[in-house]
Amino acid sequence: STPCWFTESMGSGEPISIQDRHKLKVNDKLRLDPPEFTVKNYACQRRTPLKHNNTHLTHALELLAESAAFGENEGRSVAFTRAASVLKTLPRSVQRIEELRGLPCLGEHSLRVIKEILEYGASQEVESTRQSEQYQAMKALTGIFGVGVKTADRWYREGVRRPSDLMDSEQKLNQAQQAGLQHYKDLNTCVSKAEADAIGVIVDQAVQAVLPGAQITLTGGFRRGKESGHDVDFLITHPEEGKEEGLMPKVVNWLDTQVGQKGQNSYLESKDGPARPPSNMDRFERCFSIFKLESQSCSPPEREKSHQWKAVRVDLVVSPFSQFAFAVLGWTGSKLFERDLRRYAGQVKNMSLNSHSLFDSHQRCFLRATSEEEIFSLLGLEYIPACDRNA
Ligand code: DCT
Ligand code: MG
Repeated sequence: STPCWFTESMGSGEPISIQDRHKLKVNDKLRLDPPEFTVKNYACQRRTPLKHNNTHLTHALELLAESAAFGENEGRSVAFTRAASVLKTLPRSVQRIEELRGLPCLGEHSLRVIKEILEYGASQEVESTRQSEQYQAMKALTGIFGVGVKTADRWYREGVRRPSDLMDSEQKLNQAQQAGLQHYKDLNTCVSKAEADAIGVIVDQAVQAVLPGAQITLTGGFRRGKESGHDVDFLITHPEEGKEEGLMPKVVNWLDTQVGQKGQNSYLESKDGPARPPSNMDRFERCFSIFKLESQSCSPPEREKSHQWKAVRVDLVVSPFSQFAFAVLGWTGSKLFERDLRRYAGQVKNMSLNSHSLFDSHQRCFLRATSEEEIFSLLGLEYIPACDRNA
């Protein structure tokens, strides 16, 4: 592999007098100059806007992160994701690799890729990964609703390359995967903010019908200001603690029967979605679904399609009111921002944060909060608004 002169120059050396500076090699000299940018270590300590100045670099690093995730190498995947995230916070586009000195989360491999792109316009590793049969097949197969990396990898090893290969194969598909295959094209078309809002109106109708006074909040990428996303995430709660219990099946049933039977625009087609790895999130009542959105609510390109509706992934979560602030914070994302919030809480504050609560291990008690601002403050963090959590 290419030796990385840049990381080698980043180690701290002995102090050198001004008079001796002329004897130094260029690389040694670099580390004496003040850093071009300062960036905090944890994503939850910095502002990451949606629009930034280094997309040509971050897309490349994120492709490598995705490819590592396909290979079930989470450590490597997170490392590339972190490197990309640091570049997203920079106030201007990077021109020279030297400008990155002193920045956290930029490992040797990421720096090598960045340097190559800055110098030659592209990275050989990124381009060959993008073109590889395995990457393309894994991307296509994990794009099926209900299919995770493990299943996609097994299929790949059995010769499956495209979703269409599954149509007439012996492979057993569960209900969610069958629906995923059936609506493959729709579900791999981005959901617009207008479509998310249209779905919000219908979900709110359902929620009000079964539990008046319940509140729904748009979370996920749309709450961070994204104009499109792969799904629509909603969090549902009720100001009277306990009223929310058993709400999910009622909402799903209302959408299924009321809206469906009247021949209106939507219903929840599939109640069993892809299983996510067991985590503290699963304690919430949650529903992954495929929502049928009537075409007049769709964005123009979808409206011209032959069928009259578009399938959209919708993720519903119900939270007790007392946990609502933690739930909003936990479901707003981004995934890296959430990961770093939890890591920061544990490593820096000796606290344990999830989408339900904050536990102070030192005082051995749960800390209450009724807003996101309060949670940041309990963690000793400057408040970062949702639009700046696009880490
Ligand atoms: N989440 C998380 N960790 C996960 C999965 C989800 O912290 N493993 C949280 C953070 C984001 C939120 O749930 C919604 O998840 P997604 O819909 O997958 O992410 P998104 O940011 O909304 O992305 P997109 O815009 O593509 O839907
Ligand atoms: Mg989402």
